[in-house]
Amino acid sequence: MEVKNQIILALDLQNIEEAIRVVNGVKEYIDTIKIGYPLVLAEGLESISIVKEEFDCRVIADFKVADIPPTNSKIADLTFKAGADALIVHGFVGEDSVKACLDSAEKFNKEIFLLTEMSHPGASRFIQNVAENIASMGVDMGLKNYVAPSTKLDRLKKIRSVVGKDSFIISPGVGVQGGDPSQTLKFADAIIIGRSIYSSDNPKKAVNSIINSIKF
Ligand code: NUP
Repeated sequence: MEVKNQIILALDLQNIEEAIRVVNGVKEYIDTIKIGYPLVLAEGLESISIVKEEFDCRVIADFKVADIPPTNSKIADLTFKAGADALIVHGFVGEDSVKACLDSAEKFNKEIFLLTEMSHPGASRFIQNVAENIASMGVDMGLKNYVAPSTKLDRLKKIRSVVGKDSFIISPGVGVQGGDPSQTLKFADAIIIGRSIYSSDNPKKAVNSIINSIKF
């Protein structure tokens, strides 16, 4: 797989000009950008189309959608209408809530990613206990895209074993949170990296050194 498809930039800046500057510095290495609440709440939902106009990339909206099905439908419809190519959806809310997002994605010919388990330390108390169950629900629903943590490789490995080798796992937590790019890519298809890139004085150099550190 091309390196370009293996690094997803988490663009958690709160200023669109700064975000565009970072994107311009790294676009030769990246073809997918994850946009979440920090940028959208600061600069509006149109941040998605602004980034896509600046650079022909895929945008994953990280809204971790976790509501009742009718509300999830509205959130998903609005996100896809705004131009997102994919939407991250929490699995712990259950099949009907996830299905509402999936139906919306199918209507717009877009995709969802099912969030199985999270990368931060506090996730061990609750979501970790049900993560394999969430992944298995995704498999039963026919989902192919998952999010699982790079900070807990044993957990990432376990989730890979549940979703199978043909599923696509993207993995956050690389860099500042402690996850290692090469180790993570043993089990995940792509790594999500935010601060290690956008907080660097030289984002282009930062991506370059991450790429050079990846042992294939
Ligand atoms: O479990 C998760 N952990 C996580 O860090 C699920 C996520 N979606 N994220 C997101 O990945 C987080 O919100 C941020 O956008 C990105 C990681 O950023 P950084 O730690 O590389 O700066």
